[in-house]
Amino acid sequence: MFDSFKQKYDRTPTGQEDRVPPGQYVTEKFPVLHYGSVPQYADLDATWDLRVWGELEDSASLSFAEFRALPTIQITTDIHCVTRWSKLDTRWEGVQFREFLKHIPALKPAAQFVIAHCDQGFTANVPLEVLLDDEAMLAYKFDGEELTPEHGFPLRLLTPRKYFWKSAKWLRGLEFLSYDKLGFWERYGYNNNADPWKEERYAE
Ligand SMILES: Nc1nc2c(c(=O)[nH]1)N[C@H]1C(S)=C(S)[C@@H](COP(=O)(O)O)O[C@H]1N2
Ligand SMILES: [Mo]
Repeated sequence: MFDSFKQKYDRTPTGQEDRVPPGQYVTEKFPVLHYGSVPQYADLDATWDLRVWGELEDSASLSFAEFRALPTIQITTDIHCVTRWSKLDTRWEGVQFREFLKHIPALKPAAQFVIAHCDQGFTANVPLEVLLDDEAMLAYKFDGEELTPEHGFPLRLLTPRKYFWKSAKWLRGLEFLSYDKLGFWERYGYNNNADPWKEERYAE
């Protein structure tokens, strides 16, 4: 029984068990998971922007060129999907969320939570404190290449400390709130805290 389980899935590399949260298996693949269809973008300069609003001194909108001019970081991190696959040592490039905050109107003191708004209506809620992590970023490259359309081109959120559903693809807006408000999967019964190390998969 255990052998057939091992054949069905990739194996966790020996010595890396402590990097794999409970109930997860390691895969070398990069599965694609989302609700709805993959958005197509014809002319990013003309049709794409990234909006910020809510508990900020002002709302703002960055064009594609403005966003891509921001300073970038590269990180290597592990991602954990609630459907039980984990992928180790994934390489990402983009704008660290903390850095991004320096380039938009100042946060009001009341700002505590962020909703990621995506094309196609998807949303994900994340506490601001989680986005202040070293690894939280607005990512546009994976493994040295532009994100592919199915993995979120041209921009996705990346919050490696949480299950991967909070890493919202096709990001178009960030709303800052003083209170928490459930996102798409959180309303469908996923656990709002979503910590893979505590195996917080589903709401109680
Ligand atoms: N816009 C959007 N982002 C999304 C989703 C979605 O349905 N729409 N699904 C989430 C879920 S459930 C997962 S597991 C990851 C999957 O990312 P991947 O397809 O790059 O592996 O994207 C997340 N981001
Ligand atoms: Mo997911």
